[in-house]
Amino acid sequence: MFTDVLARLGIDSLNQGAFADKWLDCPGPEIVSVNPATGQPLATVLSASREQYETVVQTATKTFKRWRLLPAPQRGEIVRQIGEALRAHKADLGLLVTLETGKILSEGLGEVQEMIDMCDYAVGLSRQLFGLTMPSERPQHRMFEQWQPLGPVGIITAFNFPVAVWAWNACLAAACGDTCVWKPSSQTPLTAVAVQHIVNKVLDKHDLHGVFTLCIGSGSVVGQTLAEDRRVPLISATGSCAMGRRLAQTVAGRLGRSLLELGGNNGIIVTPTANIELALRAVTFAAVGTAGQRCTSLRRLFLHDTIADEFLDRLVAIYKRIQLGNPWEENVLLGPLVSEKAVTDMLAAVTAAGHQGGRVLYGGSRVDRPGYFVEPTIIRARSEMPIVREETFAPILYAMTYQDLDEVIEQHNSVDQGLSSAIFTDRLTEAEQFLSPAGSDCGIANVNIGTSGAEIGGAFGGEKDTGGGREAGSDSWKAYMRRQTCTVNYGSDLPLAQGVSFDVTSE
Ligand code: UN1
Repeated sequence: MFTDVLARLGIDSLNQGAFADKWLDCPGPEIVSVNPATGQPLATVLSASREQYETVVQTATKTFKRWRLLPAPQRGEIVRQIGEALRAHKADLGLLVTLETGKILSEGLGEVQEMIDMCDYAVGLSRQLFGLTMPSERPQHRMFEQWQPLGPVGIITAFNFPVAVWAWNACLAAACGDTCVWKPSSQTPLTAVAVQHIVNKVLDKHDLHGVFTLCIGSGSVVGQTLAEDRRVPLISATGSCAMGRRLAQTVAGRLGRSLLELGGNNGIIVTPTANIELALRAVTFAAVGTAGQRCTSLRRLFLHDTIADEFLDRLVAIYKRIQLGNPWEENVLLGPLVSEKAVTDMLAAVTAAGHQGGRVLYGGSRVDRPGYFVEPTIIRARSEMPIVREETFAPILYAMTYQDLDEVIEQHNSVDQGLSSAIFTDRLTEAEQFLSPAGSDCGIANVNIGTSGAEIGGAFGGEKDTGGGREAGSDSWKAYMRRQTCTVNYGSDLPLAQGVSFDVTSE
């Protein structure tokens, strides 16, 4: 099934896992990519060893010397062509994302659209890598800053956004003059191989192989080697807080830079004046979309006491109508989790919630069919329950009640993660309190919009254990460049700053 789609994307039954300036022969072990809706294999990828890693990084390092000298708008033109190639392959690549991750087709296509949006954004950016000019205190001196390319950038991505997050990083890095070394999740190697094939169609035409490279392999081999590699000045990584903490320590140990987008434990507060219809729709998409496997997924719902019972009754009624099934089929809103382990983790969280005093209002079980399907789940809970403080990558929503806005904001902020947050209210004062310095402590704070589904134009990322990184829009590009402060003396005197005098003569 779907072999024609795989074939059009250049996927064979057995694929090499590394691309430097050509596909490299990899020794394995074999990674079998499984369709999580059926449990059946899609195709196999051979993982890279240190030897192919070395070839990839050497190629990215060598190509960087050339790529950084190409004027930024010309680099933007290459990214524009990649955007065109992605447009041509949107339907197939979107379907492959769905087949490999289990997210519904509309979201699979949305992810490819996010890549295309990133290409468009990076094209414009390639003419806007602005530096500032500042007045020098010294006569006949000019002071300014400029942004220089950084080097090969390591991009480590997670299974849940297997291609969009690569684009967040790779499009900016390339426009900024960096080359890219991509280590995708071993759970989604085929989408990475497909993207490399699409990108290669553009690179072939310009003899620019080595700008975008690929190295599929385990975290302990490829991930760890990247983290330790002094030739790679920036590692941008998406994944769990535990992974990020380990990686950041290794990268910091060599004084490299890391850009981290780690776990979230995102909350929505619904106040008594909220538009309930709007809130119900937003909560459902944020909690059930992508089967709760976004880092921005809604996990904690804080309902004002006066509306809680009615809200939960209506939410349960909506959950009952959510169509679960093969994610490529029309009208399906909930596909499978990504793996058997994800199902086990979800069921363990539901059991833990029960032991800690939670009450299942809806769902809580595995669905009896092939693949890794679970019911969307609502659990009546309390903030203090330890399981509520953990991120479980599954469609579990913990519903809590509150009376006082100050108190609930404090509860909302009491978890370790700080990615996305939202308030639903029609009162300006409540909305502004949520956005004030005493409000949400997250990298993303929304009003009357759910926690997930951010646009690429804003900087994406979060605080605390989420890792502090910012990707995609706004001035996130600065992470991919090095800032250089320059002072030019166009006079014939040598005045010193701060009025220091140091008179010497050469005679
Ligand atoms: C992620 O889950 O790692 O805001 C990224 C969103 C998406 C990105 C999620 N645009 O939900």
